[in-house]
Amino acid sequence: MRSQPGLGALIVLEGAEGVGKTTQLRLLADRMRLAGIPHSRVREPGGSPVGDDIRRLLLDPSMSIVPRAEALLFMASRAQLVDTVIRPAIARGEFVLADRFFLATYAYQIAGRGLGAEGVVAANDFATGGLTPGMTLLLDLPDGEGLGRIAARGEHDRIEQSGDAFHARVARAYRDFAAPAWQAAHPECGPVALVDARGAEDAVADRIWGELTLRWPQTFRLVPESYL
Ligand code: Z5A
Repeated sequence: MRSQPGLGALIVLEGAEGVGKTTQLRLLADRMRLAGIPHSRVREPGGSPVGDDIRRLLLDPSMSIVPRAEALLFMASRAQLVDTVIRPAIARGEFVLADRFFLATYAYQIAGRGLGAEGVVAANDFATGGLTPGMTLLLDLPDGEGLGRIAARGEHDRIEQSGDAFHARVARAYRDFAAPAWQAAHPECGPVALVDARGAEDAVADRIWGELTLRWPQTFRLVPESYL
């Protein structure tokens, strides 16, 4: 797998809890490896030693964190990740596959917690230095199905414990992000493709690959033979 400077971009998987982002990130990385496409994987919050410590703080159910502090902690983790991992990887010509990015802040901190968009967008711009995803794949499931998938986990982190009304606002926000009018008004989020996350894992992975082929036809046309 050879990197080509100029080829790389940030690809983000997004969606409400339990829609299958982590599963699909793994399947996509497998397929890209078989197709010889250079890539690396990160998750938010986290993905760097500093970010992993911030993640522990953010998800710890015993912590009481006010919404602005919560948003700024996500931004601190993102700034560290962008500068130390994502930008260097893109400069090497890799596709960086991210489990969540700024769209999650829109869903959880702006729609969910009710923070003003203007301040959060400015903070994100400061954190990322203006880095925008080349594409976000927004996994979509009918209401409640994702939470049903993760219900069996037993333990719930601080954000998962935020209540039904909070999660309903988050789910509604994710639906809005797929609308062309929303995307046109929010260029800082980059292009967003809605992906039906129902059905078998491989069927969802095929839909994701299809979207990437539309976005980068030269790179993603090489479907790994084992998937034909
Ligand atoms: N957050 C925020 O508030 N603001 C921000 O700016 C950012 C994040 C960046 C991170 O938690 C939390 O931070 C998250 C948003 C917030 N909070 N919440 N709540 P995380 O990283 O620990 O968790 P998550 O991002 O919410 O992901 P998740 O709950 O682990 O779900 P997932 O990654 O989308 O799904 P999964 O782990 O791949 O799959 C879930 C289960 O479904 C699992 O048992 C799979 O085997 C199963 N699965 C997967 N695909 C299928 C299909 N196709 N059929 C059936 N079952 C399936």
